[in-house]
Amino acid sequence: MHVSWTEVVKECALQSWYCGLDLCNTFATARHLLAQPYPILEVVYSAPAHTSQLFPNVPPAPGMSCAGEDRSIYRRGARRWRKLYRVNGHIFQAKRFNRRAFCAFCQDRIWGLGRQGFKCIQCKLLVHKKCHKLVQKPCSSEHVDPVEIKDDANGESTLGRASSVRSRADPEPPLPDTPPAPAPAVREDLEPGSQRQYSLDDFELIRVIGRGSYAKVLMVELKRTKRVYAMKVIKKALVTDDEDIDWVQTEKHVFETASNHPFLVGLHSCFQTPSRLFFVIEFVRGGDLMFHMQRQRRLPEEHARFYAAEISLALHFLHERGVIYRDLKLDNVLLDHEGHIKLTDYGMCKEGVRPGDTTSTFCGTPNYIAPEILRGEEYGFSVDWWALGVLTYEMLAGRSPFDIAQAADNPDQNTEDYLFQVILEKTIRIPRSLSVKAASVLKGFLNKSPSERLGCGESGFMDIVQHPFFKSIEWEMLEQKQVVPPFKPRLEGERDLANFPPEFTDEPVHLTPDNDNVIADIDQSEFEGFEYVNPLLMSLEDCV
Ligand code: C58
Repeated sequence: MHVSWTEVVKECALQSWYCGLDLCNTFATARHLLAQPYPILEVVYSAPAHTSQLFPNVPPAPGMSCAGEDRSIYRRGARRWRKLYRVNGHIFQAKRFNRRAFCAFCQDRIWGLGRQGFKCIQCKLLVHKKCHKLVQKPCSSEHVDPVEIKDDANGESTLGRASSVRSRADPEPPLPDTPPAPAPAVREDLEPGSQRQYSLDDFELIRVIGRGSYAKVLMVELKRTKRVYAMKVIKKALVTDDEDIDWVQTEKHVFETASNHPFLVGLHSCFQTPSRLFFVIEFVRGGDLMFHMQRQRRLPEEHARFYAAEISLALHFLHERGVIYRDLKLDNVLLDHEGHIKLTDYGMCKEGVRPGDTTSTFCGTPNYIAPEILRGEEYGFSVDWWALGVLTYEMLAGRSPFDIAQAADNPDQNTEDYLFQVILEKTIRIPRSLSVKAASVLKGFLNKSPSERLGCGESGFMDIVQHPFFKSIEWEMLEQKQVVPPFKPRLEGERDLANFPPEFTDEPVHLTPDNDNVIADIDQSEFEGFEYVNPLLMSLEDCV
């Protein structure tokens, strides 16, 4: 089954609405798609075209912009592409159902964990993965009565692991035989054992500190305790348009896992309004590595080694728990008040990956995407070690390994396509100023073949630990936060804004009022059970 040019272009055009992307860039991606008959990859999130240059100039004084510098090009969002399967007019997407679902082909229950079923993104037909090619009923997208779809969806009921909070505090009730009534948008009843739920009224919004393709991040204060938190806000309309709530669930699961590690941000609570989802995150005060790199130009090897080692421990922790992080970049490496790192943003994570398992979603931030993803191959944890190579190169060299000289002047070399071609083909040149050991670790991580890459062999993480570049690292001490960081962010008081990126200073902090028409299109039952309160952080708060 072949996808025609018009079909691919139409899908890309529809998707580009998300963030006002210029279509030229999307068309370039469409060209790739045409080479793949079945399944197709679809662009889901996109961002403007950019250069891959990190530090083009020397600013007049530390902290000031360089001549002609547009700071917005530095911070780029990650993207997620998805695979779609076309059969009989249906466009199926693999999905994990968190409610009871039945296959429209064989009528059996769609069981199991993981992406066990397919759902047509147009007519919402649900089928087993194994049955999707056999579906004879054509897609009825044009004549579908939306109420009918909703009824269908409500016929599915909550599976055991629908919400990690529920399964912990309160085992799932037995599955009813008849479809339950739609759940209220926001749960009013509290889980037994959980102290309380939070709402937007509990927080004062202080300012915008970050923005991605599908989320806005605010600095907020919990009024009751005056503690500061980061709050990630996601519009439900973006999630439901994607027809895939998996990544919201995944983000929550990863947050729960991460709460136990010193180098990963933890979750305080989750709540929702009719239009939005909120993740309240522990606040990390020292800014991110992108911000510090913009002031330092490049880091002394000792500093880069320390950050790379702490990041390695964080990645290894996630990998051991079956999670591929998939979005390592300077913006996502935060520094705490002492100078230890913490990774943030689990929105791109892939969970449930066992050693040797692979996945194939095309996603990440262009400059950090591993060659195996670009080649459309199945991949595993290797993509995180590649990204660590790119990031370590940036710290040591002060520029991206894929920085193309004069690219900014030549429009042909300023496209994402060109960047991808460079990642796939160009031999990476390591500045002669770097030490032999640094050059060796970079070559190790930036090996285009995942099977030969540092960290990806039989002995995996041990190869990193034993690499000569990391010889001076005492790994156990490091993981206990017993090693003094090489740099302490300058902070005066809890709310010091000195380390925050200046891009967002003028941005209004309020959230736009809910639009009834938008809310009417949201199936609130998709978000049932999203509310969460971290019991550990709560008891901390009670101590105050
Ligand atoms: C920082 N790059 S999740 C701003 N952006 C973010 N900061 C934090 N989490 C996230 N303590 C982001 C973004 C996410 C997804 C969309 C893109 C932006 C965060 C979490 C916890 C602080 C920040 C830069 C920064 C760091 C620290 C303070 C202010 C700004």
